[in-house]
Amino acid sequence: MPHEKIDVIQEDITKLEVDAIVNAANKKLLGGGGVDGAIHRAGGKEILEECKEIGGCETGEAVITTAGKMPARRVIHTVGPVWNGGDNNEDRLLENCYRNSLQLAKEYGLTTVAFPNISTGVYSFPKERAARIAVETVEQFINEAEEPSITKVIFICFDQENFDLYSGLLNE
Ligand code: AR6
Repeated sequence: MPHEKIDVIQEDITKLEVDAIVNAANKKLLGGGGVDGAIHRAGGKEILEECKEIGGCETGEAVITTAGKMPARRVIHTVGPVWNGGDNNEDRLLENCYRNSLQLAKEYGLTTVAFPNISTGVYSFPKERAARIAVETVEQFINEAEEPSITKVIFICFDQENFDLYSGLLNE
């Protein structure tokens, strides 16, 4: 059954007018390719300055900055696991990315959050496995909240394969 608080769209995450967009960053937090590169380009150097100040982020953890020139209010930077065969805690670390990002959003009173498909690009996490983890973790977080804190989570699927996977999972 579709979840009333979860949407799936195919869009450039830098264009979204939400409280927080999540970045699939790396541990150094100094920018890179993929969605990380797009966010730093669109947001401007303010984000990089804040990231330098923070100094880095462990895999599965999340930190927050402003969103510079983008329409979103904040950027939550999380570091996904690099896929290394599947027996190196990758599933749990990816789950942590989604949960810790939502927890941080909640702490900052941010109620609408957009996620990219963390780890499924440069970090090579298998897309279907990642999509199941993302959907399950987000549903669990929303359903377990004592008082409703997050009102909308949007999965931003850049490629058609991810869009089809997420649409299928959310309509199960
Ligand atoms: N909006 C939404 N999604 C996007 C965008 C965009 N503008 N651009 C790419 N994607 P990746 P990772 C999708 O590689 O696998 C960076 O160099 C993309 O199609 O960005 O977690 C970092 O600095 C894919 O589905 O992130 C790290 O070093 C998804 O975003 C490393 O890559 C994630 O792909 C992180 O690798």
